[in-house]
Amino acid sequence: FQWDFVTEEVQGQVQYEYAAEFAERMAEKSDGRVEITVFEYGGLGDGVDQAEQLMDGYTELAIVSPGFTGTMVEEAQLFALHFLFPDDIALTQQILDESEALNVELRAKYEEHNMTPLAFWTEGAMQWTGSSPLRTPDDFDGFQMRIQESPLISNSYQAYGADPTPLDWGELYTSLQQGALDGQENPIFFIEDAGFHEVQDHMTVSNHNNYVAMTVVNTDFYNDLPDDIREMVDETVEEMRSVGFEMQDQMNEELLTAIEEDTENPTEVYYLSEDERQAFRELAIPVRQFFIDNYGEDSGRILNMLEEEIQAAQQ
Ligand code: 6CS
Repeated sequence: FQWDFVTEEVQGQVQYEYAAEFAERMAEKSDGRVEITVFEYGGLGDGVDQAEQLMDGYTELAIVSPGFTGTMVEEAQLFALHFLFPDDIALTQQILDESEALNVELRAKYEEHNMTPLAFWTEGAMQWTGSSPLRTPDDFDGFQMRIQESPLISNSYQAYGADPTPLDWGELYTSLQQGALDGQENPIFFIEDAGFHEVQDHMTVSNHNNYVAMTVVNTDFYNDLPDDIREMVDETVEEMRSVGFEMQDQMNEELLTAIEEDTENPTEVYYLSEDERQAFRELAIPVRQFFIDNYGEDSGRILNMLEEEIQAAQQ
């Protein structure tokens, strides 16, 4: 078996390292019968193109960010809702692992598009960077915010008064450097590794959302696998839950220090207080109803189910 595993990141970053480890484990388990080639981001188009290639069966496996499938699976835009998951990242991962709303209901929505998400996992809490400080919703007034191509991400930033622009991350460094855009959101490891802190003077530790990635297979490909091989895939997905969690945890911690200690490219790191976060939360909550009213026939059902699961997990 020869499969392609496409990621949205480059070597050294979480998605790529996850896929490389996945490939190694599959080769080992199958005594070399399964050979997986891992692709860095860049060669196969942007995030949306990559999701479409998987859907059409040109590739077998991929790490997909729901932000790039917003127009295909409207319900999956729920990941664009701010302050939805708990601040405790390990608890968030537990919810992602166990949620029926995601692993049964949302998975079925993806399968209508021939994509099967086998796991939802966090790449870390997201933070803001900006050419100006971002501490209150007023700071977002007219702010040119780079976003991934999901309409609900746009609505989430419009709720703060920002002016969001979808852009592929490959073009983001230059856009920030040239001042065409004012800021962006990402987990810390990605901000550092992509060098965004080099061209941004401010970073706000806002923890306003979690970056969720999905391990996805083409549905026909997966269903047609011999049982023993499919079981190896499932087993590897299970093993990778804790491995992936550790990878992001370590990289986010190490690279926060790297940003704070980079004297060549100083970035002011500001930690939002709970009161300051509350001002954003109040503007973010109504976006949930907007999502239910505007995106996908099952969005209300799936979001309500997930919110109940989150509440139960927090008790
Ligand atoms: O901001 C982005 O578009 C990129 N961020 C991460 C954490 N992974 C890949 C994604 O394309």
